[in-house]
Amino acid sequence: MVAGFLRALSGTAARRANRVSFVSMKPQVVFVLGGPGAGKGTQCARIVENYSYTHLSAGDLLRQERSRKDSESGQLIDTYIKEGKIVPVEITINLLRKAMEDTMQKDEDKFRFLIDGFPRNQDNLQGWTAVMEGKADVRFVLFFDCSNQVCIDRCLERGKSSGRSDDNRESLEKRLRTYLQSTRPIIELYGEQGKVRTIDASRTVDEVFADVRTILDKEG
Ligand code: UP5
Ligand code: MG
Repeated sequence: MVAGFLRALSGTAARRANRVSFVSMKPQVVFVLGGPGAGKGTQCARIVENYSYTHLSAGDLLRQERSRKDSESGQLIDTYIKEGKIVPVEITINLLRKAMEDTMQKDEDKFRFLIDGFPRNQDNLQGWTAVMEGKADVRFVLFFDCSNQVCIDRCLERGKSSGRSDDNRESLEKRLRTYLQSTRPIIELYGEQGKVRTIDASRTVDEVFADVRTILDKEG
């Protein structure tokens, strides 16, 4: 089934690749990865305040798509998120591609993107490569590293008011399992290419951001 899906993806993705069009500059991408609640979104917001990046959270784009009235994927996304499973890349890559194109069509100087929470597994990576290779540069991966316990504590605390359907103990266990089994290997893969910048995310927001600054100032 997986092989069948991948074959289908490569056909569809190849057709889509021809449709990807960016106005002028090639998008420069930083992938932002880390466990659930590691602080990806929080740090991306700080980066946007201080540097010329556009923040695209794959999770936020999926949640928006889930709540779009005419969405064909809304139900599927809802189930996958509650189960802590990773949505098929066909859906996610389209949302990311469109968000990048829209951003650059409005302002061609906005070609730097933080892609938060993606790629999370092999399927995501293959989808990205099929659609974006040669069309966008992945500069490096910002990896917010902290223990499972920190992830759990932060998400459960946020769950008191977030309204997120996956900020509960049951979903969180599944999200963590998925992260360890599927996402960590992707981070390791980028690590082998010398592309991972690891930050200890268990400290305060300001302390973490100080390290982010050092990295971004150096990377240019
Ligand atoms: N907080 C943040 N930093 C702190 C710090 N340094 N000290 C103390 N507290 C800190 O932060 C989480 C909470 O911690 C907040 O209350 C914050 O104030 C506090 P946040 O910045 O939101 O962390 P983040 O890492 O962004 O956590 P998030 O829950 O968003 O991570 P996930 O990776 O689990 O969620 P995401 O939205 O990316 O994905 C959700 C689901 O969507 C996935 O499980 C999956 O089902 C689906 N998905 C896909 O299928 N494909 C994708 O490509 C992306 C998502
Ligand atoms: Mg987030």
